[in-house]
Amino acid sequence: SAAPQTRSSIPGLPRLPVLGSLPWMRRDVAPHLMFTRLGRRLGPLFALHVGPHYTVVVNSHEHAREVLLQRGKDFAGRPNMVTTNLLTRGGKDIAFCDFSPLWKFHRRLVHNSFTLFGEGTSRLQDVVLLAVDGLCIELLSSGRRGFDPSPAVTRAVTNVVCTLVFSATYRHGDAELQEVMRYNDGIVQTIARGGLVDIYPWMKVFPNQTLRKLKESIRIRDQLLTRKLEEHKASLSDGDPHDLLDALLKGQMDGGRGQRSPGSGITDDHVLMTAAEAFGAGVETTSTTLLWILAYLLHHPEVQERVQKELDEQVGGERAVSVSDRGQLPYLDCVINEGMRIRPVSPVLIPHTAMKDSSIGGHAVHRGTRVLVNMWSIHHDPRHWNKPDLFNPDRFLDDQGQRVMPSCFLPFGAGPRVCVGESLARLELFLFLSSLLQRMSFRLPDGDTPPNLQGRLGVVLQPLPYKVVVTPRPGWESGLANSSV
Ligand code: HEM
Ligand code: PLO
Repeated sequence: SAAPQTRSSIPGLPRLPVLGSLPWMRRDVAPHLMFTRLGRRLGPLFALHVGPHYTVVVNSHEHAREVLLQRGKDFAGRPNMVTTNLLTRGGKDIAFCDFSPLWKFHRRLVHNSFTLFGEGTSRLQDVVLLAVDGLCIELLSSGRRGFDPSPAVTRAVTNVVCTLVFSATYRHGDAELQEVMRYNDGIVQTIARGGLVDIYPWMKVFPNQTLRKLKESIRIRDQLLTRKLEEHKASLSDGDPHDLLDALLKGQMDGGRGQRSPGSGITDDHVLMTAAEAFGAGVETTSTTLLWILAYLLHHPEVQERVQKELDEQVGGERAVSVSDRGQLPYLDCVINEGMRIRPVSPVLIPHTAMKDSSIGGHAVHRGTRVLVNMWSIHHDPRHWNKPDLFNPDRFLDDQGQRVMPSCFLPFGAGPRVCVGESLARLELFLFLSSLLQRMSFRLPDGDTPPNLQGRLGVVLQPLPYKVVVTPRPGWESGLANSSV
């Protein structure tokens, strides 16, 4: 009889009914590390059963590029997962919604509104720079005793997203800002413990503490966002949209000018879920990346000094950094890239699914197969990175000191499911880091050991809490540019 697959099947772990391959998977190791180890034994492409779901794990960048780019359309689906269904009202968002014409239209709408406030125009930069000033003042006033920078960083990043999504800017300690940060924390702690790989299908069966907390956090989120949505509906005018909520409400009405409109199709639920998601994605990823980079700078004071030297030469200490300086600050860019390489916030990408029969590396992959792209192993692949565990920003410069982007570096994914927030994220990372390092220096509190770099996997891979001492650089004692200049 005809073999079901054209080529040899993908090597894989054994399986049992119901549990799938779980008995062969170590539950004490985070998925990205477990998959990297299994890859050494089974090869860079292997299969396993996550519960009942046949799942292919991709550990090499060659195969990842096939899945994301070459055959990106074949693999642009998303699986149905218990917790993310709750989070998104059954996939009325961008990130966890399965591929469909409505999703495509919806994604384009969000993408267009991001470019609208974004790249090039000064508005986005103004929003970020305001938050940067606030953060600098807060960090410098925290004194010279060791403190955890995480709350201040998260607050600053939250403020940027609040402005972009619904035009709110909050002062330190504002009750609504606290509420937003609290519900987000509740979701982060419960949504996907152990990464987005939905390894625990029994969560649905045994309603538990975690699920209760998730539901409660979602309720608070929805209440707050519904209020914002109603306010925006009431004040919506003809002119340019002020924020993402405005842009979505307008898009909902035009049904996308010139395009085959899926009967608009964008419901209030979609608008709400998108705002919530831009929010969650905008805060978690950016603040975590900033905290990783700071942690590495504490390990490598020579890197911090070199960034500061570059800033002193190219920008000086008399004015704030702006986007137009980015071209002149290649080393800072390398530091940002190296941070995202060595500690990708999303060490395993959100699961993809095959929407039709397709192939990876010449192996047949059937429709419905889940595909996990293990960015961790790609970013630590010793075939492509010299001493992958070493923090070395210079690897992003060539012999002439020009920036290079290796093809095995994909922190934002690629293809139809690439991060929609990439340019916003890059702008934020650049403005936050350049401004912080222009105005202050970070060091370890006396006698402290450098931050633990192992990380803890929740919904994203986060550093464990650590403390810093902050000292202003000459002229920046207050956190802002000297008014005498
Ligand atoms: C998706 C990384 C910031 C919104 C993703 C994916 C990655 C990623 C790896 C998944 C790609 C895939 O599944 O193949 C990052 C990193 C960030 C960042 C490293 C910052 C350092 C942001 C920001 C926003 C955002 C600021 C929005 C405000 C999204 C959305 C998706 C996504 C909506 C889902 C796209 C889709 O499924 O079609 N991001 N992201 N991200 N990101 Fe980001
Ligand atoms: C973070 C907690 C929020 O309350 C909800 C949320 C929405 C979008 C998610 C984000 C969380 C985590 C990081 C994710 C993002 C979509 C894309 C991003 C998964 C769960 C990444 C890194 O892929």
